[in-house]
Amino acid sequence: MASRFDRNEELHAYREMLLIRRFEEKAGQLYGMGLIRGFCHLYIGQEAVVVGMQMATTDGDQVITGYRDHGHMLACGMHPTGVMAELTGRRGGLSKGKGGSMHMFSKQKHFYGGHGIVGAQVSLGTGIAFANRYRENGSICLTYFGEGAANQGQVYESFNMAALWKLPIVYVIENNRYAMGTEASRASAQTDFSKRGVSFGIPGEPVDGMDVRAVHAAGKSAIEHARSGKGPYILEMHTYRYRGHSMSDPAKYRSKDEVTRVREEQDPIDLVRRRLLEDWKLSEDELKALDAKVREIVNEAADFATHDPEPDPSELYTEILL
Ligand SMILES: Cc1ncc(C[n+]2csc(CCOP(=O)(O)OP(=O)(O)O)c2C)c(N)n1
Ligand SMILES: [Mg+2]
Repeated sequence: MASRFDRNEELHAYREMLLIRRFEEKAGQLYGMGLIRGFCHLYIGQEAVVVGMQMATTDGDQVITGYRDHGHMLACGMHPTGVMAELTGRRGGLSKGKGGSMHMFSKQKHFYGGHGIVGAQVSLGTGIAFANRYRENGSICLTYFGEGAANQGQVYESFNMAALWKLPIVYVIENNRYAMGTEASRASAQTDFSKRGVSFGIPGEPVDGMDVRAVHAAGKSAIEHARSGKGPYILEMHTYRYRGHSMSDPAKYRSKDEVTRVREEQDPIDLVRRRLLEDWKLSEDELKALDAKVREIVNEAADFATHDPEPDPSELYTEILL
């Protein structure tokens, strides 16, 4: 069930998804050149989830997720240059080049990380929702996690409290079919993740996470449910990651054909591109101009992120809790 987008919404969704795709492709290149080090988890393929959900929020709603977080930050409006420079460990990065991929936050944009411990963000997000309730600020917290993380114990402790106290939270399970190299059915007794809240009375539904309009429609009603005081809601997004789990991934757990098939038949950006051309009668030239603009933003971010100096050694001793 996909809500109809007007022309501007369709264009907005397209631009946002394309920005994430191009940003992630560039991050992959910089990683290959040795300019980004450590872990780096790309979001390519999953763009419709975060973009559709973000379009369903209102200002003040918070976002928290795991390590596959670059797309979430961009969708929250954090500047691509600040994110990229953080990935390369430069002074102008969002955490002054001292944090990297999994340590970026923005109070202003209501983004609370980027957590490396699988499932940890679920308890933290539930805490944010508790604070919303306590402060009566009308905000809801979008808490994203993977289908692998859905098997962690703290997820269910959080579900219990969220349901008990009717917290304003939407749990978004990004089911991209794999947890590192393990296919969901090999590790999960219940693979219908939308049902994971049943014993707590938390409603849930599966969503076509490759269609930004379907995500948006489901997101709108789940958010309304949570904001109106009815408590938590679970959305299971059926999505797919095109790249490896992180940058070094032997990819023995799936065939190249499978990846190619999803890319060709279900790509979330191609879908919206077709709608723009066919339903909204945009010309190829208009789309090319938009693509060029997105590339320019990403190139500027990469340029800054490769030329900005590294943090001064004295920074080693700042922002440290003793
Ligand atoms: C508590 C904990 N256990 C194990 C790991 C190692 N690990 C990192 S990502 C990951 C898989 C998580 O898969 P999923 O939740 O499906 O998210 P995806 O990577 O598919 O986005 C694992 C096991 C970890 N970081 N933290
Ligand atoms: Mg997964």
